[in-house]
Amino acid sequence: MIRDQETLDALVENIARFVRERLIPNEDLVAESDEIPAEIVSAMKDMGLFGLTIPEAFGGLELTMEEEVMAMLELGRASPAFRSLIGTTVGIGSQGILLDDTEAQKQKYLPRLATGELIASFALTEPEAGSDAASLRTRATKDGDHYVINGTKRYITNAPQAGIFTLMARTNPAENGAAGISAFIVESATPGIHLGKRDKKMGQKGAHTCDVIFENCRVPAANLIGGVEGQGFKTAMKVLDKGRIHIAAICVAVAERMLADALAYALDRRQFGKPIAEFQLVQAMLADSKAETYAARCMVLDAARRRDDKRSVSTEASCAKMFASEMCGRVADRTVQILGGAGYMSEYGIERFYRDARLFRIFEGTTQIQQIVIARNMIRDANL
Ligand code: COS
Repeated sequence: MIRDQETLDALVENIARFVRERLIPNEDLVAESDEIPAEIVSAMKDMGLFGLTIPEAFGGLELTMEEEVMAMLELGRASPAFRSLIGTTVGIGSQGILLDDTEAQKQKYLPRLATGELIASFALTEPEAGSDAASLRTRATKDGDHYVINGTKRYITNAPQAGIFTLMARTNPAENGAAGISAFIVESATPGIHLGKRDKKMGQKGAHTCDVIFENCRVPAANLIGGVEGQGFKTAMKVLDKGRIHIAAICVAVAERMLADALAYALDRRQFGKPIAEFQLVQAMLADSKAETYAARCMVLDAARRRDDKRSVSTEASCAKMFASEMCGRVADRTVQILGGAGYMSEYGIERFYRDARLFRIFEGTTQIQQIVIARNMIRDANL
């Protein structure tokens, strides 16, 4: 749903200009230094990018899902690390509060998330609980008006910068599965939280992940999301449904960027006396990539509109995330191929995107998990 086309157009144009003038020129620096320059972080705050999805009542822009994906289709045209910096705060780190938490907790946290003063991070994955998220072992034991948290979370995006974690932990040890899990807001300054070393990753330099270790960390009972135990897994799944549409939009944007770069190269690069874009075997790679990015773009927009219509989007979010991330991988591969030797050299940037894009098929649910979600939903609906 687009509430006001003119306002959205202005926002999208503003982001597009920012991407062109500030982000793309800094991509190499971010890749080399593994840091996003402070002035870019503060420009992102000034533009309201941390508050894109936070309700206006709490100081955000309150974008609908369709508006959010339109914004991401622009922001995602620069290195994914820039998007990642705001990604957990506009997405998986904050949405648990928005979807399921109490008014008091919303008042407490959302305004500072909207300004970027507080970065939110999503702590679900553990050393022994990745795709099988319901098997998580982190414990939250009630002790008076607090919960005591013990456990380790792994590969937590933006953990080094986080002000709060949306943490999934087991409150009922007698219940091994999803029903024993609760969600909490945990402030990163709480005693008993230790961060591991920054992970060394294949790509997405500038986006940081690490372990987060909780040792007898005391969290006020008021920070149990929604005030009810046993609802945390469902909160996480709802958050991921939305997150998967967001990531699918980023996959489309990255694919469109790589394709634009490959087309420019193919028009410029001459072999056998003419631009390589005139060779049909190169054209086939361009055309397949164009058709697939267009298909993924349509899926993302459709899934976003369905969510705005308050329809269930578990299936469509997984379809969009699966197709768009796999598509992005194929486009990355073809664009490296179109650039040939130059595609393998870091100065042309495509090999960096090739490595960055590999994560899309893994995080927020692997392709195989999306397949499980889609097929299970089909079977459930057939049995209704
Ligand atoms: N929205 C709301 N509720 C949902 C839901 C959704 N999208 N998906 C599942 N649930 C509910 C189910 O209805 C079920 O509730 P009831 O017991 O009341 O019926 C409960 O949650 C448990 O669901 P389910 O039985 O499907 O859980 P499973 O353990 O079988 O696994 C998968 C579910 C595999 C889909 C889940 O573990 C998953 O998504 N794994 C990937 C995790 C992931 O994406 N990690 C990335 C970390 S963030 S980078």
